[in-house]
Amino acid sequence: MEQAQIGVTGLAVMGRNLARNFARHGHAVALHNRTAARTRELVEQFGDEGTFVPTETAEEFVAALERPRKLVVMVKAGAPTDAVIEEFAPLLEPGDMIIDGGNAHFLDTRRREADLRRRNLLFVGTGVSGGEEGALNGPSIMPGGSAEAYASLGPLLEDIAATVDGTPCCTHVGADGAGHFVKMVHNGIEYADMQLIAESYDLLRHAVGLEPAEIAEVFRTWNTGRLESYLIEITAEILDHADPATGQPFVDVVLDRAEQKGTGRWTVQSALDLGVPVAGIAEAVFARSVSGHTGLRAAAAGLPGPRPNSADASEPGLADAIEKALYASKIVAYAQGFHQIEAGAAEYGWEIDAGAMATIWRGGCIIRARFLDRIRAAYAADPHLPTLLTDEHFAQALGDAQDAWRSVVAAAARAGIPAPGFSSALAYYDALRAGRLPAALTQAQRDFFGAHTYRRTDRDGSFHTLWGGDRSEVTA
Ligand code: NBP
Repeated sequence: MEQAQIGVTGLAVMGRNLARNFARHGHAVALHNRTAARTRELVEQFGDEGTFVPTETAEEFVAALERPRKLVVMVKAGAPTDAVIEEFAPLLEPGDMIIDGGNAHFLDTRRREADLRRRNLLFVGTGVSGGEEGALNGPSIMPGGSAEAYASLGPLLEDIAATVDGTPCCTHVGADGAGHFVKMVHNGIEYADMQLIAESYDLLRHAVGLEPAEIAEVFRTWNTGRLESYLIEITAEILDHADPATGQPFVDVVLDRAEQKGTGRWTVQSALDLGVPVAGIAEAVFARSVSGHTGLRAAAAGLPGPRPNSADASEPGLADAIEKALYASKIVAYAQGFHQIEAGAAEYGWEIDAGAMATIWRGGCIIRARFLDRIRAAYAADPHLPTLLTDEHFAQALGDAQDAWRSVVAAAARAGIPAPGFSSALAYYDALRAGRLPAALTQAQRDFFGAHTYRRTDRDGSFHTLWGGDRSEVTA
């Protein structure tokens, strides 16, 4: 049997396309799927794209691979991934490698890596972004695992990844779960980005008073400037699309309930554990959640408040102001996401190069954007940047956006248009800038009802006030 450089098991849409991508780049690919029909189908349909070695049993699959073996697992995340690992691990030899390209939770990846390491096997949990199209034509790839694993696997992955300016959108992220962690935060940022675009559309429609096709034109114009990105580009296409059945703008016939698969929720759960304020991502997750509570929405539909009406809300220059608010809020969302990556790295002992993450997100993935070059430049200028907000370029953009950002948030509030992404981004910005926060009062309340103590501005130590007694202060 011909020996393959890499094998893919799990040949649903993602696995099939990754396998074809490897083959198209000249790598012989061993194929395996629980249901053998999928394997046969792939070879029948795409067998001429490269060298495929179809196999039907786990033993045949393992035997078809060059040593050290590289098995890519592209099955449903969770229990199926564990089942597949357990099916193959006993058949492998020391130094062989299992690569999980599914959307695993990074804590599962840490567990699996530790387990396989004990069995002298290498395990690479890798984020793969870009959906089925990316998997076929060049995804953004975020592999975790050991440096040893990356040394032999990296060149293959870099070969099939998207490239921007000749640089592959793939790099070694860090040990064990680092790749899946970064992929998770990437998805969280994607949620925030989409929410901010949705709010921009809502404001352009109901505060500025534009029709969907006109808003498509606005987005198209924005896509020629600093907001240039895949998500802005597809937004223009969607808004320009008419429903063939009714002739209505397509956006008006889609039920206004946004679903989610879970990586946004994971990002927020992890951020809560790490104590990192990712309010923009959380607001985006909650906005989807609110949209799905149809009973609650129906019950509240008659509550008083302004009804969005562009005749009242529109102000000269509002559309331009929305562009500025969008850019400023986007900077905040990414700053929060990068803060989470830094905090995750500190917590789990990973060395993650923030600038390299921006670099590999420039192509292949859903959040690909011109903006990421700016982030890359920011970390190149200062690898220890405390927050993206203080980078010279971004600080300048945030400064320029001030009046616009505030007027958009105010216009949304006055018009009764929910803009949680814009307003929470502004609140985060203002909170970081504030010399003093009302957290002093919060902490005093905690001391009052729970004797949780407080620190003072004028001397070191922890203190407690005897609130129920003579209100004198004691050292805690
Ligand atoms: P699915 O997530 O739909 O999984 C289907 C594959 O899993 C099939 O090959 C199926 O085999 C296999 N499988 C299952 Br289900 N249970 C199994 C078990 N117990 N043992 C062996 N195989 C099992 O496929 P997908 O949409 O191609 O996604 C693959 C992975 O990539 C997922 O983790 C997904 O989250 C991730 N991902 C997807 C996208 C995307 O855009 N779809 C993007 C990025 C990452 P069968 O053919 O025998 O049923």
